[in-house]
Amino acid sequence: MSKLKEKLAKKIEEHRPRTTRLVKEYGDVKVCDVTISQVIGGMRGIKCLVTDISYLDPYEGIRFRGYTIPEVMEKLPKPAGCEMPYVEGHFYLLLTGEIPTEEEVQEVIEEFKKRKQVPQYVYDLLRSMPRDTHPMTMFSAAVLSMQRESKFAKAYAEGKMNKFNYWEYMYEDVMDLLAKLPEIGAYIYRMKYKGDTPIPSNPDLDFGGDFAHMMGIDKPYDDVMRMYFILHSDHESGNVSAHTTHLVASALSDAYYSLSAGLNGLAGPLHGLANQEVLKWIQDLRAKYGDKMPTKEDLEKFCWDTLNSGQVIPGYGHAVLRKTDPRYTAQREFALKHLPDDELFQIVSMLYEVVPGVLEKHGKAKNPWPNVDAHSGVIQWYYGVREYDFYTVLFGIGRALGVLANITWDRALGYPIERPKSVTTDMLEEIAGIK
Ligand code: NMX
Ligand code: MLT
Repeated sequence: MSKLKEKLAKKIEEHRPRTTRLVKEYGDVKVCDVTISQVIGGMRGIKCLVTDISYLDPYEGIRFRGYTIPEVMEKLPKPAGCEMPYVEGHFYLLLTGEIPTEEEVQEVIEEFKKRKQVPQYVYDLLRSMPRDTHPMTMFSAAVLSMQRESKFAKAYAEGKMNKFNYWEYMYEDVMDLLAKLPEIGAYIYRMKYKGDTPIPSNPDLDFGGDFAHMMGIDKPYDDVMRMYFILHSDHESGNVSAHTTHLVASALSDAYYSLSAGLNGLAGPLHGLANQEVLKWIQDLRAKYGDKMPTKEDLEKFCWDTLNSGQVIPGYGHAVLRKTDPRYTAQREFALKHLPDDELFQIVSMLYEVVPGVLEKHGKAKNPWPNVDAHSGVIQWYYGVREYDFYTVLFGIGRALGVLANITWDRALGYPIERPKSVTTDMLEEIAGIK
């Protein structure tokens, strides 16, 4: 058994009595009330999920296992000469709650190396799809196609498992799957946009470094991607991709079925696809003003045109956050250091000064501040990844770290099948006292 799995087993044994006690002794204690507007309005704010992997405070933003983004970036071990930490170390943190040592990170790197070979039929499948298929469809289909590899599904079918060791098979699937995602993502990119010239993996590189290598992009793109995967990894449980992955896994569907479903949710324009929408929107803006750098007044007018045509301003607003997303700030700091004079970055910075005021005047969005997607495309664009319909795949590789850590713990703590209750409109009218 790997040291990571051993550590996880110990953590799970320690944690199980806490969950059991809460349910057995305090199961009737009320957590929150539910209003009609919450029932109709996407369950916003209802506290009905549990995860210890990350927590989202509306004003502070995300903490991964209790650590803020700057703390994670500072405390996790980094490859020699690099600015950003190993993605493998972040995954260790998400799974165990502990900052790993250099040696513990190396062990995860070795584990991924053993598992990273992508089956040939995945490439065959990708190659059989029309080239204009959206890369998220390709990515999700590739994940789903590997379901036949699931150790969990096999052991379940053979009747080998009991509830207490479900997690061990889930863990094996999660490690197998995660190890392959960088190669699948980079393959889609090079096949679709770079004249079908895939670059083989370099087994000596870490998760972020190998991804940059397979994309064919020089340093510091490896650090960009380490930062990017870490920032996008988790955003507590209620966002569409995490919640979908959890929901599907709750039926004891394996990691392949569950992640593929979560990725399909991430592909929606109000969720992860917003990063491609932001770039498209900025390109429309630039097309409108030609070579001339738009002024703040131009930007303001463009925002109003967007709103008046009934569209949302992509990259702004959030269901939980009520301040600038710290993931936006982290990327902004990186851009200030590495690409301060880039024209696109300057437009994004000007939008930061303009959009919140416009949205406040517009009076609808509860949060006028930028989210993670308002910034991510600009950095990709700068380093040469200009095919913006690919951006959500990058988000998806990062998000896999969080949602897969979550479903490992779901199995460890024996969370049941998710099945909330619905009511009819007649019933709501009765509850409201109008019927
Ligand atoms: N531009 C214009 N209108 C907005 C925006 C925005 N950026 N954000 C919210 N609104 C509107 C929203 O459409 C709704 O209008 P209506 O009453 O007509 O239905 C109203 O403001 C109230 O919405 P909120 O309660 O503030 O937001 P909600 O929690 O429903 O949705 C988002 C959250 C993120 C879906 C929403 O802010 C949005 O559509 N933002 C733009 C898309 C985006 O950036 N998504 C990425 C989110 C992060 N991610 O990666 O997943
Ligand atoms: C996310 O990272 O999942 C998004 O910010 C959306 C959310 O948290 O609802």
